[in-house]
Amino acid sequence: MTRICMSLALLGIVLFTIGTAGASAAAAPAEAAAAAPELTDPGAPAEAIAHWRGLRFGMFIHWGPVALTGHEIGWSRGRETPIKEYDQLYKRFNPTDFNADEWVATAKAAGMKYMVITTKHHDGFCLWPSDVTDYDIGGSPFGRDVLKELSAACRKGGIEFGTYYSVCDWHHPAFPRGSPGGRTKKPTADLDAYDKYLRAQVKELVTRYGPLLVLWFDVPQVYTEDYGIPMVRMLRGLQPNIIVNNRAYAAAGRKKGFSHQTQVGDYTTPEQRVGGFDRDRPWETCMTICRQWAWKPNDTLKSLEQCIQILVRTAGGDGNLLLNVGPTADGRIEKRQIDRLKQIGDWLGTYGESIYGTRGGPFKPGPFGASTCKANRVYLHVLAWPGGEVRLPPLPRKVTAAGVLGGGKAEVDQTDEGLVVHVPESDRKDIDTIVTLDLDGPALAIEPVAWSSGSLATGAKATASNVFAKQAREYGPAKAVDDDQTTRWATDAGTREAWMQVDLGKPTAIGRAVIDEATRFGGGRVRKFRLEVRNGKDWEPVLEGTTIGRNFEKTFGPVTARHVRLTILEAVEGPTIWEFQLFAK
Ligand code: H79
Repeated sequence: MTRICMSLALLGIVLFTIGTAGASAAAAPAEAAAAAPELTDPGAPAEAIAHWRGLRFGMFIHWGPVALTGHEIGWSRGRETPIKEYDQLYKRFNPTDFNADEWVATAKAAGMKYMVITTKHHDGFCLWPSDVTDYDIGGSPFGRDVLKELSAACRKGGIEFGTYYSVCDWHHPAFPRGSPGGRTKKPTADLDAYDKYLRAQVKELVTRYGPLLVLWFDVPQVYTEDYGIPMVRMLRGLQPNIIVNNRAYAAAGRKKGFSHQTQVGDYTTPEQRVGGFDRDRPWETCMTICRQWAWKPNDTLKSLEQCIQILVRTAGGDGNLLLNVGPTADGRIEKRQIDRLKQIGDWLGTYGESIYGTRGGPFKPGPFGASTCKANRVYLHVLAWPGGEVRLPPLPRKVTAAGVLGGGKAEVDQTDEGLVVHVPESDRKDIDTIVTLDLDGPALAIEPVAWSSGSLATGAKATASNVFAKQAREYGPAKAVDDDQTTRWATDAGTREAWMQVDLGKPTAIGRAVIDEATRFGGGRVRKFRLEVRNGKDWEPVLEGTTIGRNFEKTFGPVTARHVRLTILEAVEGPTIWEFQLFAK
């Protein structure tokens, strides 16, 4: 297996501290670091992180006695399920169909290279027989050591094994916060005692089931870095090449404890969304294949197209994807989920070279799709063909050959203005057409370039009738004209009418609009809208419509105008717009 040996890992630490990229340095200020070295986290060796990054795609598993209820793990304690009842579920937890080899086979069939399982979620239940609590699998009728069986099956099957461990524990009397949702305070709070408990448990995880690929911590709440950094250092002492995410402790100076973007630990963890392009700081998106983390009957399953798009946009942003399944109380992964995972694996079987071991870029993700690269080759993942072609900014390297992965013809026009890529419709693939661009030099050396829509409204001065919570910097109308598909103009909850307008600077001929409305689970909020241009004091409509949705596109006029307004006349909830674009034709 590809695991690096101990001495190499130690060498990695030395190399790291004398100056590799700041990827894993803890956020402690320099003076504090000098005064109290135990308060800095040296981070994982660069080789270990590079190895983890190359795996690209892993399986997240959320499982426990909560599966008996079909409600959300941790969060439903004291909400959907009374605390007393929730805490007794484990006495009925008997997943006799659990077969570690089958789970590993499912992960392998999906093309996944690693697995991370909830060894203990916020509800405090432990999936392994821990020496320091009886609230564990040993106290269930099942009695088997799930982690032992799963870690052994992973090793046998060539899947790397990692453990999720929730720092907050709303069940343990010493952890200061309790259910529901970690909002209550416990009279028995004793963070020092809890720290001992946590340390004993993570030590069990590493020493019994390791070496672990990763320790995936979550929701530290009041567990601050004065506890967390020494704890992480202890882990790194036990296993020098272990990778630790950014949720092991509340970073200094953060009122709310942590955010998914917190720059501590080895990597950042955008949750339930694809992270933004970032090659400097390692990251991993965690996302559910349905909606709930834990098993829920008839939960809405993501389509194959959604799954592939998520994987491609993640790899294209230079991130990993940890896709979650929630097994049932019988110990099985639902058949429909296994089928979907197999479909993903079949796709990867054909196109895996464009994902595994690649880096994101050089084109940052855009509406066309995303790009990955390896050696002298760029994999252009085309997920949409607006206008029948892909227009990209210029590359400082010559494209010497182009093709379509899996067969097909690609035509590339390369000029100083950029690249135009054509693939005949008959050669395009259902979900993702992967155009290979072979360059006359290494692709990774190219400074990442942002895709540009060519919209006449890009960067224009924008104003709006309403901005969500008055947070103009995050949700202002400028976010709809910034060519960044991950930011949006949002309005307050309950807004039924709103407008945003752009000043194009000078009278400009326009004849086509593209409006990308944010939708949740498929539906938009707008029911009636108008596109208007200013003529003196009046606004004249050039386009009228009902719903907008994702990537609405329509030609009109053309007209010449300087001020253009999107007027939403009717919405079922506060409308929100990813992008508002105008073109001459
Ligand atoms: O384990 C999964 C989540 O339970 C955990 N992190 C992932 C990996 C997590 N803990 N806190 N959060 C995520 C952020 C809070 C999310 C919430 Fe909700 C949104 C809490 C209440 C609304 C999700 C939806 C949980 C309950 C309902």
